[in-house]
Amino acid sequence: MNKPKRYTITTALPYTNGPIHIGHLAGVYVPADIYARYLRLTGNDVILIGGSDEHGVPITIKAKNEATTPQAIVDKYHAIIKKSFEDFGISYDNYSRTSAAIHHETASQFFKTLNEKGAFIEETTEQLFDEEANQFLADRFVTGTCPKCGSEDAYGDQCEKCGTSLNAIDLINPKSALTGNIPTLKATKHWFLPLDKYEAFLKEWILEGHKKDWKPNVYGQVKSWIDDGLRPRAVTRDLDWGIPVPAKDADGKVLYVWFDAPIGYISSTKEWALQHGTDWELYWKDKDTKLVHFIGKDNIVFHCVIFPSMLQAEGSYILPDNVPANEFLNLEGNKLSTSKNWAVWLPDYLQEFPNQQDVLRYVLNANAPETKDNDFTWKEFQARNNNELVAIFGNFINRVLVLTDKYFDKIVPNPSQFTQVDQETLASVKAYPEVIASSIERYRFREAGQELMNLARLGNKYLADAEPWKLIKEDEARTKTILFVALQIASALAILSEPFLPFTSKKLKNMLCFSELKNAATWNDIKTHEVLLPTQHQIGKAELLFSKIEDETIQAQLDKLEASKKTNERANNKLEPQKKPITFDDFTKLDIRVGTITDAEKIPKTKKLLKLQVDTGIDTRTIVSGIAESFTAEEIIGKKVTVLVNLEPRTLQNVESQGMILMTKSTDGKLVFVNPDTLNVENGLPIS
Ligand code: B3M
Ligand code: ZN
Repeated sequence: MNKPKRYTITTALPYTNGPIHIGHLAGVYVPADIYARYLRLTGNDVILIGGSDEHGVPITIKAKNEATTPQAIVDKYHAIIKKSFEDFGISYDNYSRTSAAIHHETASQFFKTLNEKGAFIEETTEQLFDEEANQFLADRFVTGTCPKCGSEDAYGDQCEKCGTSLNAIDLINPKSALTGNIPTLKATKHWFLPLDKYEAFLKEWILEGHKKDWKPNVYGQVKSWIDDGLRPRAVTRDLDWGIPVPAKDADGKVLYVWFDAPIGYISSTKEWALQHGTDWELYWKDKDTKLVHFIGKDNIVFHCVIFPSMLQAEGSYILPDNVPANEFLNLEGNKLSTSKNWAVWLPDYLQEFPNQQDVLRYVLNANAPETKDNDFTWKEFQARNNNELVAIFGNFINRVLVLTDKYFDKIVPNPSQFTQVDQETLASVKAYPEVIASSIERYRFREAGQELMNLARLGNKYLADAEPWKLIKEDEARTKTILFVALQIASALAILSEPFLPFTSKKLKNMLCFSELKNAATWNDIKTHEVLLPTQHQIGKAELLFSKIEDETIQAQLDKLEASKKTNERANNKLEPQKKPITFDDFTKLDIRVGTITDAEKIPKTKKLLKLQVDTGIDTRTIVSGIAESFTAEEIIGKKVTVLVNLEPRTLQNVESQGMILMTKSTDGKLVFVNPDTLNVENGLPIS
């Protein structure tokens, strides 16, 4: 594409069933914001478009779990998400929501247009049904084994492990997420998008056309999906929450969330255009517009295959120029999980780290899962803040401003003769806009962020080598030159840091009093202008840009995660429902005694079994117990235990077991002996 006239940048619409967490930010929103801010700074016409994804089964499940309505859930989380994005500096031109009327109209019209073009197959097929819940089971209403990769947590519409988009009836061993029942099959009519008809188009557009410029992780997933063979996909659902299907015989049916949600990008653009008196079609239908979708890898198939096929079928839209999907971010070595509360939630971060948005932006970008899953650790968060933001970027800026204040009363000094080092340094600064731009244009935001930090390193080193604090006494002219050069580097940092560290950039521009400059330098000026901050310009007072993060602060976060782990374990050890009542007579049949383990050994070729010798007071007998994963044979010899002694003997791994040791599980899932403090009770005494 020649130089685009304008850019439409979209970000995945988060489900409004919970807050944003660091995985969303690293995968989608920080890179998108870096890209949009950079394009604006370099003089482009850009819209950054987002919004909340308010339909779909996740919302109805959340509403059910919280005994409220889907509308109440989306209202709550749309507001939380929208505000947290604003507070975190994600610079949307518009952040909308798919429950908005403009979206219902846009998505309905899109469906009608395709339906009138005969783009759908209307078919009555057998779909999974939960008799007890009286509900068809699609999407997250049903889980099962993925037919492609074998993952046992696949949903009815998608396997998040391998990204495959599924029809619920594809699942192996499907289970209703509503009741746990095995679904039956029931006939129902749906509208199908025959993706197989777009195979040639997709092969030509992506597999040929984007072989070189789409990220390998994206291209590879799309290729394998196309090579597996495309099949018709239902774009309607038997649900009561969503956009009603605008067609005959569609009572009780809504648009499939993944049909309506991507159209949310278009309706959000329309909403923005209405507010700005602009023609939205320029951003979605003009060939000179570059459309880029920022998403996580689990959304690739929807953005690279299904939505483009919809756009192609409608016929008047442009197609995405790139879909630079990121992989997943893990947290402290474990998968981020909303349901397990294993996450760093953006609202919590904003509260617990006030005015430190840029620290998280910097760290998430420095560790972004651009080509493979990556891990966020609080220790690394602390290290990057203390060793890079504080010790390099912040330290350089603070020295320059403090020394200019101390020696020259905050006035940018007149330089005298530049040394070769001065000239080389100033020449290096001029190269950074292009170096950083080149990385950003190729969606390599980690690399771009490190180039910015390299510029700060350059400044830090220049100042440390020049040591103006030693020269000031005998060579004021030289000191003036050094600080003049250092102030040019600081100005370049103020400009080039904005995509990555917008809050810091603003603070730094204020400290340098950019607003007092008639023509403050911009991104493109750095390469061409000899001077970014003119002599005699008055700068402001130095303030610390970053502060050291102490171990206690990090430990508090780690403790918080530990606590949620424990809560999870307790939750996972969901108590079995009480068994059916028994009579007292039934109970008196049990003969439970205190015993002592006198010997123990592992049963060969088994993971769990120990062969115990137990002194029951009546006799010493062999009992086989499945405790080898929780205890070694050695550590339990001499232990008092509670024994059911009149259990019928059973043979396990050719060993006859005459009784049972009573066990239970601790909160961290470890087996423990049911062992009230019975140290002073003789073996053999019955427990009643
Ligand atoms: N709501 C995000 C997700 O899969 C999904 C994105 C829609 S983008 C149109 O979590
Ligand atoms: Zn799979």
